[in-house]
Amino acid sequence: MADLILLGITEPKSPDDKVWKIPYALPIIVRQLQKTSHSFEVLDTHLHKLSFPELMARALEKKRQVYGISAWSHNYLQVKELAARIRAAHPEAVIIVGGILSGNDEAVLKTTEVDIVSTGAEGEHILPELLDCVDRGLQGLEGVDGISYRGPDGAVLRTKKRRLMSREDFQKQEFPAYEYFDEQMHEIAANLKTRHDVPIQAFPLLTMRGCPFRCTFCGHMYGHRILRKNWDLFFDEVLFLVERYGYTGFFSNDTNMFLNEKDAHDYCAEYTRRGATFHIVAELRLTFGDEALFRKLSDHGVKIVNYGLESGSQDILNRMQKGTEMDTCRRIIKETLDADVMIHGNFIFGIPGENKRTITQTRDFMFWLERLYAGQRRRYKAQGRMNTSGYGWTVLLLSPTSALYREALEEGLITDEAAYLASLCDDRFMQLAKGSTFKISLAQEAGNINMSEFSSRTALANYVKFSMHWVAFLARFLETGRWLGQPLATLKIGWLALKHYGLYLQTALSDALAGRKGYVPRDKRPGAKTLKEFSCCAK
Ligand code: B12
Ligand code: SF4
Repeated sequence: MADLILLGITEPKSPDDKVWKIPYALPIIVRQLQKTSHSFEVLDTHLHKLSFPELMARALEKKRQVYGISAWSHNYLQVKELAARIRAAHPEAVIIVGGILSGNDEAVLKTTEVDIVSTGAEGEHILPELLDCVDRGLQGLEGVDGISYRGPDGAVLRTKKRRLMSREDFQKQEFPAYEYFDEQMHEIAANLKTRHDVPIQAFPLLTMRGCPFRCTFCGHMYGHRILRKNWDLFFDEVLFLVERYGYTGFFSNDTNMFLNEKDAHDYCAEYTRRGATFHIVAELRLTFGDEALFRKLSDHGVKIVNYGLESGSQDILNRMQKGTEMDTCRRIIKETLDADVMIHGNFIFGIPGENKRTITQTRDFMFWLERLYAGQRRRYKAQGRMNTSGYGWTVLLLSPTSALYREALEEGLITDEAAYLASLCDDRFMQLAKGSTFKISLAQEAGNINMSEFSSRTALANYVKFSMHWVAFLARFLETGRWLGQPLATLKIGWLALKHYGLYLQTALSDALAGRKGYVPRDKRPGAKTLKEFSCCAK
């Protein structure tokens, strides 16, 4: 029987010392560990309100046979430090890492004290097999599919790719072990009830794995597969959460809650059949839906939809293989808002082909969106209802398994993966982004790789910040009360727009003097035009 401590560091301790979310890897893994004879304990920065140094100290208090760490890319330096401390304190311990950081297995194994990286998407099945190997004195690692480890001569060895669960097997998966985290789940429920600044007091929910689409900037461990529960099983889980913890709302982190119209109608039918009353934020793609469907969804609890807006430029949408058309996007967005459903969304800047022209198109689109949002806000205000329609933005953060990460390696933009990972790990990037209660500034500020046509990542970032402030400044004049009520805030936003434009000019000049140029690669889609052809004819 192996003795494991599972350490979660993906979600940091909340600055307000409260628990708000559950890192899903943990309850999913715990559910399977419970079926084994191995003993285990879980320690997590967010769930147990521990700073990273506190977590390290607690983890080292007692000698364990196995230390399992769950980590994302920007946790690389933490993993390195934690593994070094574990090795120094308990030299015999086996150190295993899983989570999306495993996309950089070679860098992790070559530059840290980690012994084994779990590279398969379903660590809940890999970890028990690894613990069995530990029981046998680490015999049989080569038979565990979906791992990398250091061989006796220090070389990185990879086992066979792990087969993913079948759709049928996924239907049979039990709920994540929510009850193991009962105390935290109840605390989240109590904390959510204090949020009177949000239209839905939403528990972050995840029931699905993977995504079938192929956006080039997006990396996750399932490749292009998707595993999702049938609606009756989905409702079993959600209604269990409602009953046990008293949640009234959910924020679905499932990458595409409905895949098509029929799927949405089936959801509504089940919602009615089960007598559900909860409200939910749903992530959707801008490829289907009309006003009638959104009204129906709203009547069935879907009060906010979260769209991957990404860009206002069709060229960029094509380049990122988003599979959406600007005309359709505009129609669906308008009909969503007409149906009184609120919209959240995100823009991503800096993918190959991004330049001033494409960002100007995105700015125009944002301003169009702002006009519609202003109209919806007025309608809500007249009815005394809270409205939070809006959008956020990020700059491309290269992430393993994504097509662009691979391209960056192939084109020599990333030559040292460990150094790249380290560049994401600054404490500054872990702070909440301005105006956000959930998003950290990582994907706005971190990284040093430029894949846009701007002369550098700094030039791109300054131009993006100018654009975002400029749109926000103009948007305030769409609603009289907004700029009149807050003239100083409005002026400050205008000033920030000017400041970042100035900074952009300054960076562009110094880049030009230093001979720095943007990234103008081949467009790698089959039959695609070169970028030169694009910019000459796309006026
Ligand atoms: C939900 C989600 C969020 C939610 C989390 C909400 C919550 N926890 O309640 C929110 C919105 C808060 C969020 C925020 C961010 N996210 Co996010 N998020 C996701 C998402 C959609 C799902 C993550 C998840 O829970 N997956 C399900 C679990 C079960 O999978 P898993 O974590 O991979 O764990 C499995 C295996 O990896 C393995 N495993 C995991 N740990 C361990 C440990 C051991 C020992 C072993 C053996 C195995 C193992 O087994 C697990 C079970 O199968 C992913 C995309 C995706 N589809 O995966 C992005 C993703 C993880 N997020 C990402 C990013 C960039 C962010 C942000 C930085 C965005 C921002 N600008 O703020 C922040 C970071 C927040 C933070 N941690 O500080 C990136 C990470 C990129 C990277 N390379 O690290 C992803 C991959 C999205 C993407 N494609 O770009 N996110
Ligand atoms: S961005 Fe969304 S739709 Fe595109 S691949 Fe990622 S999860 Fe899927």
